[in-house]
Amino acid sequence: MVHTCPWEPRGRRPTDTSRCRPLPASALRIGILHSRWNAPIISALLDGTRGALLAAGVLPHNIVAQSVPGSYELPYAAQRMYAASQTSSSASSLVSAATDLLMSSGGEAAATGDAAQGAGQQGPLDAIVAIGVLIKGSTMHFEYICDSVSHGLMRVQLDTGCPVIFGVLTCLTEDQAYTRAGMKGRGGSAGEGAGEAGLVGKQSFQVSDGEGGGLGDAALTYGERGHNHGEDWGKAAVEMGVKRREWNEGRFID
Ligand code: RBF
Repeated sequence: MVHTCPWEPRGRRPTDTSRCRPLPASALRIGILHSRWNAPIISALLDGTRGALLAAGVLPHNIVAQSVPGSYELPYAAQRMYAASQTSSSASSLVSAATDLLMSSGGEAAATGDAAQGAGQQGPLDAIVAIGVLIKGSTMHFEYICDSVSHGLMRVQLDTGCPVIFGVLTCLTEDQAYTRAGMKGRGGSAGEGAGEAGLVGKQSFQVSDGEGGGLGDAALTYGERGHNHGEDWGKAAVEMGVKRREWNEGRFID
């Protein structure tokens, strides 16, 4: 572990090590955006993302999720979601400032203050995960949408400074999407390479109920189901959210 604290002279051990510890994930506020096309696959990816965020220590009430019709809408939604989080944080600062004033003048404002606290972390989102599943059809839509969405999401993160995690699967077939959502072998399809994995005939996969876990038939092992990339996106959101905050404060901790 390399700890580089800008306020300590080169070569000297930090005197206050707590200032050099990485920010805990419990301090983060993460946005999840997802499209509604290919819903069962989206549902598995969402579970993977949410599971990874919670496992890293992000608090449930600090995860804000919104849906949009299709992947094409993701860049616009990411940009507006981030803007809204900035507005709500300044609105909540106004509420707490007003609360402080009322409290100091003897008013009964404690309940308002508690409500603001209970609403979760205040402040702009630390990272946004944009989740979509694009599957190539017979027209040029796939190419146009993939291109716009990837460029659009990149633009949003560079324009806003809020990391946007690219959680968009761009697949040539539905089977490729199942494999990348950890659902290989689901439905009427044996999935990529299912023959080698001995999966043919074991296709009673169930879609998650949205509560996390329970992604499929217990007969299938983790490796046989493919890999749920949502888990990687959740971890990436935590890492980038923490780094963004640290970098904003001129700290470089790894
Ligand atoms: N949205 C997706 O998220 N995944 C898709 O695979 C997908 N395929 C589409 C194919 C066609 C022919 C069209 C017209 C739209 C598709 N969309 C898909 C929806 C698109 O992202 C967007 O929501 C709509 O075009 C409305 O702006």
